[in-house]
Amino acid sequence: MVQTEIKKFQKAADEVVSFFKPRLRGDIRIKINTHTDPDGVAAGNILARCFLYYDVPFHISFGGPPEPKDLKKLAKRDYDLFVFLDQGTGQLQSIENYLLEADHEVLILDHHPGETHSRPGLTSLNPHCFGLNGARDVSASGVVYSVVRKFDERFKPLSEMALIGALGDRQETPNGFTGINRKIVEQAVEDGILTTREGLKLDRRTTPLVDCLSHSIRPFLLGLSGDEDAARELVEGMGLKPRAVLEELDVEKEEELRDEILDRIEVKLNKNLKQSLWGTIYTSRVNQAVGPKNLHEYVTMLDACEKLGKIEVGFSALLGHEDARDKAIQSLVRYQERMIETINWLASRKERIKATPRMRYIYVGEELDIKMMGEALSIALESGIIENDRPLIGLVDLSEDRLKASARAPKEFAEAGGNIGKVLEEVSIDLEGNGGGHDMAAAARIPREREDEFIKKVDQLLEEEN
Ligand SMILES: [Mn+2]
Repeated sequence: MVQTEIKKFQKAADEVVSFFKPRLRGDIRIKINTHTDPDGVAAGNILARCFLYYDVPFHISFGGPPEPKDLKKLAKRDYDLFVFLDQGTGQLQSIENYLLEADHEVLILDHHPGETHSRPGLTSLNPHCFGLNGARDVSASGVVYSVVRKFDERFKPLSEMALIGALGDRQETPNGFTGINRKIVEQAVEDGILTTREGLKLDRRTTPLVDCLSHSIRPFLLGLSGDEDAARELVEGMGLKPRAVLEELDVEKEEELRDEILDRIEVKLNKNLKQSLWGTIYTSRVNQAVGPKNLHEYVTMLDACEKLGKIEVGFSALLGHEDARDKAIQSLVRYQERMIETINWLASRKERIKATPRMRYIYVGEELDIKMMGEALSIALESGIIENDRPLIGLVDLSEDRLKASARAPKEFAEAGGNIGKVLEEVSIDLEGNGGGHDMAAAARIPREREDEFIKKVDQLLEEEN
C-alpha cells in the first residue's frame, strides 16, 4: 500500500525538480531558511551541496518556524526565491500574506503536518499530502534528498545526510525504518555509502570504553553515565582493558557488555532502554562529512552544536570542512557533560513529576536550561528513567511572562491516533500562545500566568481524544 504513496511522492518530487532546473543557472538570489536541529541542518546541507556544485549563490539561515514578523522582514530583503526546509507548512498562511503577495517565489520542502494548496509562486513537497506519515516515513532531509538525487547521480552519497536527519528526528522504529526512509537506507547500503550491523548504539565507539560508557547520553545509563569509577569497574570486571574501544570488540564481547550494562543499570523500565541500547548501527563508508562515522553519534554531535549555540560548526563539519572537526567534537563532549547533569537532575527529582491518568508533567522553572529540555525528556523516556506510558510535558520559564512547554508522547499513543502536536497547537492558540509539532514530539509557548489552565486543557483534550 505504501508503495503507491511513495510513487506519488516521487512523482511530485519530479515536479520540484522541473521547478528547480531553470533556477540553477545562478542568476537568481536564493535564501534558504532551515531548522536548527539535526534534521534541519542536514536538509540545509543537502541543498547547499547541490547549489555549491552548480555554482548557485545562496544564503542560508537557521531558525525555528518563521513568525509573521520574521516573514514581514524577509519580504523586504533582496531575494527572488525563498526556500523553507523542515518548516513552512504550519506557517503557510503568513508566507502567503507576506512573501507570495509580494510576488516572491517560495519553495517549501517539509514533513510537518498541515494543509497545503497550490497557488502561483508556491512549490512544495510534503509527505503528508500523499498519505505518508511525516513523523516516521521521511524527514525534511529525506524530502530534500528525494529531490536533489534526481538532478544527478553524483548526489547519491547524500543519502548519508538524509539518514542523519531521519535519525535526528527519531524516525527509526524498533523494526527499522519505514516508507521513504527505508528505501533511502536500502539504496545507500546497495551503493556502498553505508554499512549496517547490530550492536551497541552508544556514541563515541572509537573512544576508550570507560569514557564511552561514562559519557553516554543516548541512551543515558543511570549509574554509569557521569560516573567514571563505576564505568571502569564494569569494564575491568569483564576482563577488558580500560583503553579498549567498542569498535574493536567482537560480537560476542559486545553482547556480553550489553548484558552487563543492563544488569547494572538502575532502572526498572528496561524495555525502552534495551531498544535504545541495542540495534542497528549505521556506519558511513564515504568521506564527505568530517567527524564521526557512526551516524547516531553524528546526530548527537549536531545536537550538541545546536544546544551550545554553534550550529554553523555542525553545518561546516557536515559540509566536510576540516577546520570544523575539533570544535564540533569538543562541543559533543561538553554537551554530553551538560546533558548528564540535566538527566541526573531529573532522575533525582522524580517527586516533582506530577501525573494525571492521561499525562505527566514537570515544572522546572529556571532550574534547567531551556535548550536542553526537549531532548532531555526524549532521553529520559528512551533510557527508562521516566515511564513512557503517557505523554510527558516539561515546563520551563522562557522569559518573565512566557513559558515554554516541551512534550513527548509514546509510540503507542500516536499509533492509537493520538497527536500531541495537535493538542498543543489547539490549547496554545486558545491561551494566546503558539505551538505545534508532530504526533510524538511538540512544543508550545504560552503566557506564564496561564500554566494551570494549560495543564487542565491539555489533560481535557487528551481525555476527549481517547
Ligand atoms: Mn524535521
